[in-house]
Amino acid sequence: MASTRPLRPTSTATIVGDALPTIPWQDRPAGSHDVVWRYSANPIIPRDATPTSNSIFNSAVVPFKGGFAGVFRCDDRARIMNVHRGFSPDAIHWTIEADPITFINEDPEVTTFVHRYDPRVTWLEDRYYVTWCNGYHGPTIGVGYTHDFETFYQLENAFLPFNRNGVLFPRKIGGKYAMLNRPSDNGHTPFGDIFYSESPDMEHWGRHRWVMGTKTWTWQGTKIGAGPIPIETTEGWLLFYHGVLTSCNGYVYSFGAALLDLDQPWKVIYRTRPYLLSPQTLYECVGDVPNVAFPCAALADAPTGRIAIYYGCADTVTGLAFCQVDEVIDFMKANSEV
Ligand code: BMA
Repeated sequence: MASTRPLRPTSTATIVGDALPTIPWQDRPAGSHDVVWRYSANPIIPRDATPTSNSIFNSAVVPFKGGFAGVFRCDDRARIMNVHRGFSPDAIHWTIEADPITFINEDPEVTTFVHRYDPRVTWLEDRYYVTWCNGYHGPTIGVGYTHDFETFYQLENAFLPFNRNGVLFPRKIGGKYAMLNRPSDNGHTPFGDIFYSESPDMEHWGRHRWVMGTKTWTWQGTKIGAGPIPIETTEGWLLFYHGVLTSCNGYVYSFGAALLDLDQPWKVIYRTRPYLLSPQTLYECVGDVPNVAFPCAALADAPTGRIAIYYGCADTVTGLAFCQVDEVIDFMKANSEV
């Protein structure tokens, strides 16, 4: 579908990356002023897309072999949280494997399964890296990789427990692998700031830097966490991230965006004061955990600036939303509170 909205008049693309002409897309609905708008046929993945799934949400997708592949969080009907691979020709209609991914490591301690959830996936150098929240005496960041979405290898956990929302940058920064992460507790964590850590080898992580924290009495007042793999732009790393408000009725998960310095990503250039998307539709407000919009992946098309965001809805189903990179950056500039 052709976009009716003109791009900001620039001679070069804002997104530093590849063309993805097959990116899913739908124009902003007539009359909407939203910077991020929902796909009209949401949710794109129902809770029962595999024979034993209770819910499928907080999942990650990437372009793969002319189509798309993904790693999906599937909670089964025993309510075990695990990750499954899936494939799609159009990034909207997905076939998700019934069995979870098996990870390989010669040390069984590394692959000990407690639970795996909230995956992120990025192409980095020569392979697809997967990070997830890995149960190992509490939640921490699991790291693995695959070349082909057939065989998956698991590496050492990046951190000691407790940590969640480990999100790799899609290239080395200053010669090091780089990861955003969010130190947490063993439960539902009523606090949480985003940190930056780097590694020479994808195993030893250090030089931790604080990136940003909460904003009291706002949509991001209780805790925040990195969402999709950051998108490189000419103005900085575009990071979508979730923020949590504690209401009388419990947590409310919305998401906004920040622009991080390209060379020192712990330096925040802009950050949305209002949210970009909050749980407002039935499938975001009603489910196993009500009022949750939790982004874990984004596809981007550099020539057009189109971005498609994948987000978990009410810890039950998966939704898709769209935005234009230049509009997000303009909105951040006009509505920023770092
Ligand atoms: C967070 C994570 C997410 C979940 C969210 C809302 O702590 O566990 O997986 O979507 O809570 O329940």
